[in-house]
Amino acid sequence: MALRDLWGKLTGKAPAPPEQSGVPMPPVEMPPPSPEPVQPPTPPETPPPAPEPIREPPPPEAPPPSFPPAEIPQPIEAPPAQPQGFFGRLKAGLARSTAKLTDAIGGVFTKRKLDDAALEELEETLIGADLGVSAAGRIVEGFRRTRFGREVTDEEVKSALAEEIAAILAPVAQPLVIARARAPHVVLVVGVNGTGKTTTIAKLAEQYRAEGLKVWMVAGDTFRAAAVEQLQIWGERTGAHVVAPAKPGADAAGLAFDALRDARAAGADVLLVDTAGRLHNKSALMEELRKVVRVLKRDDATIPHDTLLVLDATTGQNAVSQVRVFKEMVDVTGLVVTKLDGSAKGGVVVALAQEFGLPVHAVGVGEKAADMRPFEARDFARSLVGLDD
Ligand SMILES: Nc1nc2c(ncn2[C@@H]2O[C@H](COP(=O)(O)OP(=O)(O)O)[C@@H](O)[C@H]2O)c(=O)[nH]1
Ligand SMILES: [Mg+2]
Repeated sequence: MALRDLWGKLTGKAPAPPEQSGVPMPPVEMPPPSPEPVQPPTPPETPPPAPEPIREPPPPEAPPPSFPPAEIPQPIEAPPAQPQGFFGRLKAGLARSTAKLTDAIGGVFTKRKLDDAALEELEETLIGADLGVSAAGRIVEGFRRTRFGREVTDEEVKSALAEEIAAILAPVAQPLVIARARAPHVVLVVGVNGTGKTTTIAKLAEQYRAEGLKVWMVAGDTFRAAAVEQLQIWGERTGAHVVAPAKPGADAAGLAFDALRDARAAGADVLLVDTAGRLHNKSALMEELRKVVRVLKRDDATIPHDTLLVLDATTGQNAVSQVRVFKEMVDVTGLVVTKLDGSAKGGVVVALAQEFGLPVHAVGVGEKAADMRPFEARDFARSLVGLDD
């Protein structure tokens, strides 16, 4: 890895054995065979392109609390265990990405002339921190234009870097706006299993309920009984109404269609549709998601009003491949990036913004319903490079 080499060079220590380069896609990892009933293969509407290497996110490093996460009662005087506020939480989560960047910047740029070699090292550092080749190139070009040949300190580099990164992120930092007049505004939520779809739906429900909206949710991941139950528990916690299938394996499209009619009749403002994410059977998943969309459009061609792709930040560059794959399946209109509180490879958000320009509506910073925040370009950029607010 470039960063390790760089670190070795700077500290005089032998470089660690190369792990894997940050640039190429991770190898394909086949998920374990699924116990799901075999579905008859349905020909996709377009010929599937060459398979992309996609893997489902790794299990969390620490075992997750319980399923779904139990609210742990806190003694009244207990000191807060986690940094308070969005910025603190995000910063703690981004610590790994931040450490990578700041160590390298500190080593390379302390009172150093910003010449070709320094810029090349900066570019490698950014790629190693998951920002992607394209964004790294763009940032370095910005440095070359404005600061080439100057002697710079690491603090100057950090704040300039934060500005360049914020410029890439600002256009995509867009909240998800619910139009009440649509009653219901339909949001389809898609993504690979384990990325945080169901939890994100709960978080959205919590937010919209707090804004006084009437929220309905559809348990469209119908094959997994646990997934349906998980959404039902979130419904109880957030006060949102849950539409669940009568039996496991029920047709997700039919369920969503009925839920839409009922939600409209009940005067719901928002309908959040959960979906399956079994990417190891890509053509079956594509068919299922497209059918949900097609059937909803029979009611109203503008539905779904939003299609959110949920990405797990800890998967790093794999998130980029996931966007490509899901864009083939459905018309993705925006992203939610989860698990930025964990050992996140937060730099990938910059790669996503640069490559796709899709709105990043919100970020997940924990497992509770309250752990979602709007995406703020400047805050994110500054915490990524290790600057205080
Ligand atoms: N730390 C952390 N965990 C999360 C976040 N979002 C989801 N999770 C956890 O990730 C796991 C998978 O989430 P789930 O919503 O079931 O994913 P789905 O399969 O896409 O529906 C669960 O253990 C969640 O509690 C987040 O923002 N931060
Ligand atoms: Mg789920």
